[in-house]
Amino acid sequence: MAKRSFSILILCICLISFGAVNAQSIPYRAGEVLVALKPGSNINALVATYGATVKRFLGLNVFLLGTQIGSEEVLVTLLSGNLSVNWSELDYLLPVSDVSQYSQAFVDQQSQAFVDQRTQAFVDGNFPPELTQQPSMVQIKATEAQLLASGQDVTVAVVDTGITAHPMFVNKTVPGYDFVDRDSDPSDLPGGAGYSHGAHVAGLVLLTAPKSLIMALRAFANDGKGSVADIYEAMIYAVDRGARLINCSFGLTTRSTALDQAVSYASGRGVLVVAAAGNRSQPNLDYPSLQKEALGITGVDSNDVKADFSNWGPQADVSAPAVSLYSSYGDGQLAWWSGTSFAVPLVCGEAALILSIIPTATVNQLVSIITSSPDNIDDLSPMYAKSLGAGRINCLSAVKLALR
Ligand SMILES: [Ca+2]
Ligand SMILES: [Ca+2]
Repeated sequence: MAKRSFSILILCICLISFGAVNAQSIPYRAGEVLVALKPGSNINALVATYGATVKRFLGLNVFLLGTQIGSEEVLVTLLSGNLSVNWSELDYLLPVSDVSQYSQAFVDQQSQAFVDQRTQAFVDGNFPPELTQQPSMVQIKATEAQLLASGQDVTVAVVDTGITAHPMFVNKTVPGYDFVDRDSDPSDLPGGAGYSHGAHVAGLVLLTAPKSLIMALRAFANDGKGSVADIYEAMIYAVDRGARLINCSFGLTTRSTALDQAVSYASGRGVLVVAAAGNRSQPNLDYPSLQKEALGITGVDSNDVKADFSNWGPQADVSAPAVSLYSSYGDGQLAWWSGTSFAVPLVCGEAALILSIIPTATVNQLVSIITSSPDNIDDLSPMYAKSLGAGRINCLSAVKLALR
């Protein structure tokens, strides 16, 4: 094989200041608040009381309101005290859970030719060994598991930066939606630090469960930032459009009632939410991975040692490889990327394998299989024993358990 040269794509991290910051230093979108109404309450009467406007219905009982910039926190307080309101919160802004603040995506600039030569294999769903035999896939026993299950027709919603036109995705998607630009085309856009994050995640779902289907829901712009309102809407959409799994490779450092409600809605309808622990190297997980009903995923390296950036905590459910994952990038390239973001799709893929064996599996059954089948890695990171979850996922063990 021709010697490949790798170069680092320097991604400009554009810290666009388009929000305000509250007392807890959590940024939020200026001029917007979320409100959940109690049954029988009238949204128009409510907003008239406070001089606000209805910007959008977000699903279930939740609305996005428009308000004067600077009045968001006061409005949330007032609404929270109103008898016709269940809860109200700021439209928090949050990032995808990669580690681009210290390690950029390593893009194989030579991979275009490589991909072109392999297009037929991609189309047939037979991914090349450079992808299928990478350390993370060997670690989780993906190939062995795929002899027994493929994830056939299981829809995985990827709430992220959208998707790219990559050969890996040919015949592997179902219609998605773009909640950022409000259109039916969830294509990612080049130019930002978060570009192709969603495509990288989607590729890893497919490497783990080759016959699953990706529903790309774009709730993060290419700078890698999204708002709770768009994410909430995307999660409700995923559940209502037949996704069985929701991949949440993002995290918020404060509790969001909206995200709680979206996770509970999904869970109550048999849809498992899988979420990233986050990359702050802190003893607490990000939301929504901290949510009980969501599956919280920590990250390990190729030796099953805790990834230095991964958060940890007793609420973690399982861990998965999170360092130097090799997957789709842009329109036909491949890249290495690190972060708990990339551990999550491996677990979504594992869950898709299980669902293709037990299509009627409930969320509790899925969680039970996924948390009963991992390899115990406590001895390898003794300082974090019981804080990385039940162990590092093992797809073969999980599939065997599902076949019993
Ligand atoms: Ca679009
Ligand atoms: Ca949990």
